[in-house]
Amino acid sequence: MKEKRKTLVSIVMGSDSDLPVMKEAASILTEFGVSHELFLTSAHRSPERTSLFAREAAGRGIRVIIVGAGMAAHLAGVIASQTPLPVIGVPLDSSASPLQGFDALLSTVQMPGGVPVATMAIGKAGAKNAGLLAVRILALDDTGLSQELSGYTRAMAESIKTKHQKLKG
Ligand code: RP5
Repeated sequence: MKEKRKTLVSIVMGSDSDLPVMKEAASILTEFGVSHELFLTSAHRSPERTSLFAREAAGRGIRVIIVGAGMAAHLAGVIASQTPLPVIGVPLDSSASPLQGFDALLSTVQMPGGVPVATMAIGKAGAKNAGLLAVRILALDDTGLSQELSGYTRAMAESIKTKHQKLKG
């Protein structure tokens, strides 16, 4: 029988309109072979669903939660307040907002003492780094993953050298 790998990372989004950006986190996790799920819920539009998700995540075996939201982005903080798991927040530049993600950045990063949210950059770079931070956390007790991470970092450094050579012509 085929063994089903446990889902370790949950990628939560406030709206399906967040998916094009949050896919960046998912593709990093796929690259490293980390099993993950996508979960749609909103701090404001579906508060009970959000609360239930946050309270049950650790018991389901989830180790890290990545949360992307735009506008008054309270989703990461609300989830962090109801779980002991590390929560990584990605502020999004929602097309519905005229503030280009600055609203979401402040809403995500300005948590009161006692409830940490590790806040990434706005948008795609933030989503990508959220995936990488989740991998770094999981690599703390996974030697194989830790070695893959070292390989990724080395390849990134190499690619800069290659680009430099191309620039010089
Ligand atoms: C936030 O409101 C979502 O995370 C999304 O970024 C933003 C706009 O949502 P939609 O109106 O596109 O559903 O809650």
